[in-house]
Amino acid sequence: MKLIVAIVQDQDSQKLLNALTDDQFRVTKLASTGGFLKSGNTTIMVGTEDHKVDRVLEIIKENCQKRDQLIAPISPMGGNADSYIPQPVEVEVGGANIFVVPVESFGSFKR
Ligand code: 2BA
Repeated sequence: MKLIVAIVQDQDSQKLLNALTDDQFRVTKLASTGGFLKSGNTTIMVGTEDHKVDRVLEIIKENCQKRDQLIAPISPMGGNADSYIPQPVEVEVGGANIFVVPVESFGSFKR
């Protein structure tokens, strides 16, 4: 079994969630924040059998788009000098950053 952790853009998350659940995958969506841009993104977790990993990756590819994001300058005034960005910067974000992690065991407890 594998756990697929995918960090995607918020704009793609609903479509991706629908596509995964339509294909009978079990999914958890977490609100997350990127360390570099310090802005919101979405982390999707899917636990699935090894032979279904490729299908999950395919669905992620079909539903997550690469986008350019313009970062406005950040003044150091009253803030942390580490986050000082003097010029607008364009960075390419997504479509998805994916980790496929082996799962030692999985179980649900229901009482
Ligand atoms: P952020 O850390 O906010 O990064 C957003 C985008 O900024 C990145 O897009 C990349 O284009 C750029 N970027 C990040 N660090 C940079 C740096 N030190 N110098 C210049 N540009 C930089 P993506 O690579 O597509 O990443 C999108 C989000 O995926 C990241 O948001 C982060 O939340 C997550 N992520 C990416 N790689 C990761 C990793 N190895 N481990 C954990 N999270 C990761």
